[in-house]
Order: sequence, then C-alpha cells, then structure tokens
Amino acid sequence: MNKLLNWLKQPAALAALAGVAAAAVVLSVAELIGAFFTARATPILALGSTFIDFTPLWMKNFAVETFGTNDKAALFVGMGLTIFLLACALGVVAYRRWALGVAGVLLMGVVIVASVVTRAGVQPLDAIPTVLGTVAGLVVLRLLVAPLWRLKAWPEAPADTGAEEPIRPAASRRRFFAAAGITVVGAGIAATGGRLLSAARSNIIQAREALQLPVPVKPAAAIPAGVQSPVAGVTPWLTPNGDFYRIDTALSVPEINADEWELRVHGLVEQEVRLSFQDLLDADLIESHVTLTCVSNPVGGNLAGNARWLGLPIREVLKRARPRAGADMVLSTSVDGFSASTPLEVLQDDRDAMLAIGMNGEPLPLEHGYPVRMVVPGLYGFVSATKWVVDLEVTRFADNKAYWTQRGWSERGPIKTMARVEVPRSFAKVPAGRVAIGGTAWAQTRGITKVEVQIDNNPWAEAVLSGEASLITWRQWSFDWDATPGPHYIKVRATDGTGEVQTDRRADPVPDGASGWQSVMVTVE
Ligand SMILES: Nc1nc2c(c(=O)[nH]1)N[C@H]1C(S)=C(S)[C@@H](COP(=O)(O)O)O[C@H]1N2
Ligand SMILES: [Mo]
Repeated sequence: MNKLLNWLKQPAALAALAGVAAAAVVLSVAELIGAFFTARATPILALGSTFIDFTPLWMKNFAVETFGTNDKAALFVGMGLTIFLLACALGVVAYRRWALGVAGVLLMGVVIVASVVTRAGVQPLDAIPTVLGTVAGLVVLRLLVAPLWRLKAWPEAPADTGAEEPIRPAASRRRFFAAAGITVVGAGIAATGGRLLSAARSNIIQAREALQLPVPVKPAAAIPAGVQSPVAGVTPWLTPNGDFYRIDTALSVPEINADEWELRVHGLVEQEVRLSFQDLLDADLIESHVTLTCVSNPVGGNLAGNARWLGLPIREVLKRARPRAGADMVLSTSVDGFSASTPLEVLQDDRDAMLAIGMNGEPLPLEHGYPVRMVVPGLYGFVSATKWVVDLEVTRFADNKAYWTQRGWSERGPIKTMARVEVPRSFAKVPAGRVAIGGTAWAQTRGITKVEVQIDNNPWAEAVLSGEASLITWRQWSFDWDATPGPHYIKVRATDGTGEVQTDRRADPVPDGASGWQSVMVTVE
C-alpha cells in the first residue's frame, strides 16, 4: 500500500493522471459541442459504433453470449478501459517528450474524427466538436504536465532536514491533484450534459423517422410530362429535400416533440382553436406542389425551391375559429419567436395555403420546420412560410408587426415575376456554334406565359417554355443560340399570366424583393 502511494507520488504517475484528465476533456468537450451537431455522431457513440463495425464476428458472438443484453454496456466498459490505458500512456509520453505527446493526442483526435465522419448521414462539419475537444484536451494536458517538469527539477528533500523549502514538492502535488480532480469532474458534468442533450434530440429524430404520413384526401395533381427543361444542368424541377434552400434566424434548429406540439389560433376570432399534431394527422389533408421563394433572393439567385407539400388548408382552421370583422392579417409565430404577417384573405382563398407536415413524401425535415410549418403559395417566405409554427393570431396590419417588418422590411410580400439563366453559368467559356441556354422562371399564382432571351443588343427572342404544372410552381425554359466567337451578354425576362412583362427596374431585396433583368456574360471560343 505504502509502495503504491509512493509510486503515485512519482511525476510519471502524475503525468499518467494528467493524460486521463486530458482525454476526459477531449471526449467531454466534443460530446457537449457535438450535441448541437448530428446526434448520431458524437465521439462516444461514433467510436462505439466504429468499434462494433470492426469487431470480428466471433468476438461479437462472444460478447452477446457472455454479456447478453448487456453487450452494449460491456462494449462501453471495454472502450473506457482502452481509452483510460491509452490516456495514461499518452500522459507519460507527453511528460517525457512533449512533442511526442502532442503527436499522440493529435493521432487520437484524427482517429475520433475518422470514426465520426464515416458514420452514415454525417457531414464533414460534424468533425468540428472533436477538433475543438482535441484542442481543449491539449491545452489541459499542457497546463497539467508543465508543473510536473518543475517538480522533477526540484529534488525531493526529506521533510525534517530543514532544507530549503522542503514542502514545495508536496504542495505542488496537492495543487496538481486538485487541478486534475476539478478537470475530471468538470469533464464528467459536460459529458453528461452533452449525452442528455443528444438523447433528447435523437428521440425526436427517431419519432420523425417512424412517422407514417397519412394519405391525402386530395392528392397533388400529376406532374405533366415535359416540366423539366431539356437543357442539361438546369435545376431539377422538383427540389430534393436535401438540396432545398434553407433560410431562418434559428441558430440551432428547434427540436419539437410532435406529441407535445400544439397550435393556438386566437385573437380576433369568435372561437379560439387549439390543434394537436394528432388532430392534423386525422384531418382531411391535401397535397400540392408549391415553389417557395425567399425575398432575399438576388436577381439570378437560387433562394427558391419547389416541393410537394402535404398539409391541412389553413382555411379550414380559420373556418372553425371564425375571424371577426375588421381582421385583415394573421400573425404566425414559431417556437423560436420568428413571426410572419400574412393577409387574412390569402389564407382563406382557394390557393390552398396550408399547415404542412410533409415535404416530398417525407415528414418535414427538422430544418424545414418539423413538425409543422406554413406554406403559402405566392408570398415570399418572410411573410408566410413560418417553420416550427405554434401560434396563429388573427389580427390587423395596423395593430401588429412581424419579425422582419420590425426590421425595415415590408409588411406584405407578393412574389415578383423573375426569370433566371442557369446554363451557361456566368463567366462560362463555351464553344462556338449551337449553345443551349436554359433556366427557370416564376410568378407564383399568376404563372409564366412567356420567357424571352436577348443576346447582346439583338431583338428579344422567345424561349421555348417547358410544361406548366400549375400557376403556383416555377416554370422552366430553353433557348437555342447560334453562338459566334467573342464575349456576349445573355439577358432574360419573363411575362406573367396577367400579361405583365418582368420589370427591368433594378431593386435590392430590401424591402420587398429584388427586381431587374439578369444578365450573364459568357465567352464564346
Ligand atoms: N421559424 C422561422 N420560420 C421561417 C423563417 C425563420 O427565420 N424562422 N424564415 C422564413 C423565410 S425568410 C423563408 S424564405 C422560408 C424558408 O423556408 P426553408 O428554409 O424551408 O426554405 O422560411 C420562412 N420561415
Ligand atoms: Mo426569406
């Protein structure tokens, strides 16, 4: 016992402890920060899963036979022991040769990063927590090991000889134990917090994945043939969920338990209405293709996307609430405080504004508003498309201002007619001869009836329109150009269903959407 205690006083033993403390910091910092990233990719889970992937079958069978349903617990104990021993060794190495220790810690970081980013559904950015954790671990290791070097330089003096400052080594050891202890306890708290956070998240992710969307009573109209522009490289007519633009003020994506979600409809209504997620699932849902557009989209920009949305017409909810005379606006608010002001009549007319729960046949992705968002054809998102919506207040424009309206943007936001060139790209070099030009145009609720292209200062020429699915979706186009060598400008403009030609008046996105004609410079070789 005494021998063990004496051994523990050796700087090398303390260095091993420093290694353990540093490893605890690496993992716990990564775990805590990782809770805000992909839930399945925090280091401990990722390491465990990678470990399982690499275990030979006989060992797996052995583990299941020996530990039964406790095989996962056994895995984590085994992993913990391995990490503990590695950390001890790294601490000692760092104490003996700092540079070698740093290399060891970095190697450990690389191994964790590799196991994190090779998990399914994980993005390169998910490496950030581990990188930050590794840096924190290195700092802690340095802070703990450096005093040990001084301890080594201070020969152990017998306590009773009256030699100079005999208490120094004992005091610094005490300080070391205190520092290492605090580090380990802090790391434990951080790791537990991180685990709890990501467990809550992964429950929501699992509930979303398990959700069976109801069959709509009114399915989306079939997509007519030929909606896709024949020009290679033009945006897909239907935007896959993973490619759909995302715009919101949410620093971290709100995580809402659908079972606890509730929508309150109140304000200038005869009857306050409360709606649960189950009420939505049980209601007569409809499905339709709608192109969403962001008011911040610059001329030629790509902040627009087209998806098939499943939801309940907001009209039906308002029918039950019975808005009072004088009301002209619905202020929708999300769980994180964003709000949008939508004209009441737009939510009541036959454009089928909806409380959407499905996007392209899937429950809404978390970042697109799970479990419920608004989708309003014809209006920019900032005045209509509230994600994670939890509150509808029937009110008046004169009485209430929405989030962006308070910040200098318009209180209303009908989508402006817009055409964009997607192929060829700006500043592209193309070979002379026949060049295919193609792109997309939109004027939701009015529809696109004509797209024209102008090369340099030649007369405007009509493009070929692709099929039209509806007035609330975008429409693609193509144009054959006989290109001659030299620099050229391609301009495009659309005409909407009311006969109005897209304005050439340049406007910034603020306050109610950009306008003007896009002009693309290309070099023909
Ligand atoms: N809760 C919430 N909903 C929101 C926003 C937001 O910041 N917070 N932004 C709006 C804006 S400006 C747009 S353009 C659309 C974008 O929807 P998307 O991210 O699904 O493409 O969401 C709208 N709904
Ligand atoms: Mo937006």
